[in-house]
Amino acid sequence: MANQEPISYELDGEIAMIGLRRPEKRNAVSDRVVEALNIAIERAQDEAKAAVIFGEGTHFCAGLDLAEHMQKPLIGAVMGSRRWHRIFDGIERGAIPFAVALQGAVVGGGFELAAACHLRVADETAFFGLPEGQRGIFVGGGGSVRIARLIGAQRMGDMMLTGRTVGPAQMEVWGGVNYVVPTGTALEKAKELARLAAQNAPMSNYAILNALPRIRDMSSEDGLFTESLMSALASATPEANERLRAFLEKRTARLKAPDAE
Ligand code: 1HE
Repeated sequence: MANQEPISYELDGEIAMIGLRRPEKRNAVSDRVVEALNIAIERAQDEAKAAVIFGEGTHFCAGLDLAEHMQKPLIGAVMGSRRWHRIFDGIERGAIPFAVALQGAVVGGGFELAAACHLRVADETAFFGLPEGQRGIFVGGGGSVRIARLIGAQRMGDMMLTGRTVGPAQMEVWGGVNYVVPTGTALEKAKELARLAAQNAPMSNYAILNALPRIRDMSSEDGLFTESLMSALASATPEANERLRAFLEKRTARLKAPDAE
């Protein structure tokens, strides 16, 4: 098991399936894992229209590989954190949407990885934790930016100060996950969502992934201006033209009210 690739990759139609494959260590993220993840992410951006990240076994991810981390000199820890930032940024601000399927532990760096994805699905076994305080360290995979913005710095601080774990229902209320599904069905749901997102025009998806979070960080005035430019750019594509025409010619399905939630 130790010598097999720690990340699995499979193209299922237009969807790249990327698995954390180190269940004997609860998918803890070592340097080897993060580099293999990077290769899989880049490959997915080249050949897929959306991707799903999932963890093999009963836990999504136990976070940073603490055994490896212990051996690192100070500069190695800083560079390692910066490397995670670049790789996770490749997910969050790339060209294709990423869904993530969560079960069991979604802890530390595992939660940070999930926070870099765009569609988060948790099953009923999922629990979220940020035990960095207990381990004498701090988040280093972008959590202080992404998780703090998702659930609020105050809730994140509470999790880090107390070491409490949070269940999926509470995390949904807090905005950390978008979907909670029955045990064992998160992967199926994440794939369904990825397939839906893959049907959008690529330029629309690019704008959703890249313009939306940047606009959030701008002043209202700059945000509205950037929105107009992005909107004009997306509208100018032949694909937009065809999709608008298809609607007007009644060749596309109409929106419907949601099923009971
Ligand atoms: C690990 C890791 C790890 C498990 N690094 N080896 N993350 C944490 O502080 C979470 C630490 N892990 C846990 O709390 C538990 O392992 C779990 C709740 C996730 C799962 O419990 P359990 O009982 O199913 O498994 P286990 O027996 O604890 O672990 C199985 C093996 O995985 C064991 O190794 P073994 O050689 O004794 O079999 C564990 O040592 C190993 N293992 N988690 C290394 N994290 C970029 S900064 C981000 C900072 C962080 O992520 S901090 C949070 C770190």
